[in-house]
Amino acid sequence: MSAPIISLESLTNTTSSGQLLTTAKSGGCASSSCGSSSSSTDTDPATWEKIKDHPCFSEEAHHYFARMHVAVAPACNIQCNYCNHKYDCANESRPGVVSEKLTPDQALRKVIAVANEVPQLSVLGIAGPGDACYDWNKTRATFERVASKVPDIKLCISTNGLALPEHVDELAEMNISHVTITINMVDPAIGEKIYPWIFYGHRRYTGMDAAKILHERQMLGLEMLSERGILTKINSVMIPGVNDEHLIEVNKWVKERGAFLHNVMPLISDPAHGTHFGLTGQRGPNALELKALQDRLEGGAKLMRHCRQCRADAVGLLGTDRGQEFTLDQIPLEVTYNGGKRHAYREVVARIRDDHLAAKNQAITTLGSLSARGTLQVAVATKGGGRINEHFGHAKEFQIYEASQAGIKFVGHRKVEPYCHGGWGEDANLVGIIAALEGIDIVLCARIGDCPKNKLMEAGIRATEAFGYDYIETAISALYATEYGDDLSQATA
Ligand code: CLF
Ligand code: SF4
Repeated sequence: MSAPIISLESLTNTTSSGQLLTTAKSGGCASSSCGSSSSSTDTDPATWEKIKDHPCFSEEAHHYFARMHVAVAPACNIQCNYCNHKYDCANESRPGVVSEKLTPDQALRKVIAVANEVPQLSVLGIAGPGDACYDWNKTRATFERVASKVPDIKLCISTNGLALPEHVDELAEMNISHVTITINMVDPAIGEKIYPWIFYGHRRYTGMDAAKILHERQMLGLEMLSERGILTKINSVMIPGVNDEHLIEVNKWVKERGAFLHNVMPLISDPAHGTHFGLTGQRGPNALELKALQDRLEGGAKLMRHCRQCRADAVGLLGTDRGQEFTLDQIPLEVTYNGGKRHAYREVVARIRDDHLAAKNQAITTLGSLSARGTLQVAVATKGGGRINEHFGHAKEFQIYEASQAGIKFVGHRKVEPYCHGGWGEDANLVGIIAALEGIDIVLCARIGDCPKNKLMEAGIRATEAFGYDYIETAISALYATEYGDDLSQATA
């Protein structure tokens, strides 16, 4: 039986009565029938239950589920050389201004409004714009309010770790299930190049003393969380020439202390942001340098490669930001929680997830049975749902996959300015897109015009809409088989 193709729109759109539309398009999906386990194949069932709807802790979940941040914690107890406190916390966000800082009561209103309207919402995170553990009273008050009014949302926190140990027990009592610590070094000599000062125990420390205290508190906090069974993710900012090689050591340390994930993010450095690194010309890594380091870290702590370095007030699927739809002036003073859309959406996702997993497994089987050798770098335009369902001209980012006989691996994303503006192609943006797609063999998208397709081809990058609305892995395995001259039907027979 051929499985139906369900676009993200059909997953997420609702009728005026609040019913989810699940109308399926018929088409060329090669996925087989359902029936396999809904658990991830490489995660134990208890852990999978914790991560299966967290878009940051599970790459698979980020195709379906969304997070929101509330900017309730502006105060910070350290200075990072990549941060200007006028901007978002670079631990969890790109350096753009937070639209509005919120009180805990305002944050609750916003969470209810978003939960009522965004069916994909599964996680509330507090990621600054300062430090959520240092600005603890506001963080705790926000979590308490949300837990009492929207009990079916996961709670998540991000911190620099300095004030973490004193709050670990409260985090556990409040059922905060996921914690991120930004750890950029385990050697204070490197730390002093990243942190000019910290504020700890009513005192300001600088240089090696500051870095040593920060390091010890980060390790202690991580160990305490692991002892309590709270899932931890370590964020590290990759700063070329400062800590890039050193992150291999960081990866070992955090793995030994029970970290679930390690997320290596590129330094964002721009003089316009007014940061020390921006003003002194410290560059960030390019996409290939980041990938090369991530590849070297394979085999250590499990890697996250799908981080979007979101704002401290981001709303929506990773890679999109619907925050401007939910500013306080658009939210009624009295708003009552109604989880109808989210619950209906979850039922739909549960149904199609097995189908997606079966398609992935089939794709992996296909690749494994080929005699071909070689690697294919594929850029995918997607709006979510695990499908190739975005037009080339509308894409704000491309998800990058690496296919080889060993399987299909998500290896990152590349942000771009969309080619299409008001129905017209923007040549200047196409130049930027081609540069961003350096090293890519082929682009998969739902639609593409002849002009951008030809320009890409001139740059040595092929593009096709032939797999539009297919599952990503299904398309890539068919493509790989074609590329390397194997007959797909024979290979999978
Ligand atoms: Fe927010 Fe962070 Fe929780 Fe996610 S973000 S507090 S773990 S809910 Fe996610 Fe955004 Fe990357 Fe952070 S993509 S910056 S990893
Ligand atoms: Fe900025 Fe966050 Fe570092 Fe504080 S912890 S200085 S807010 S990046």
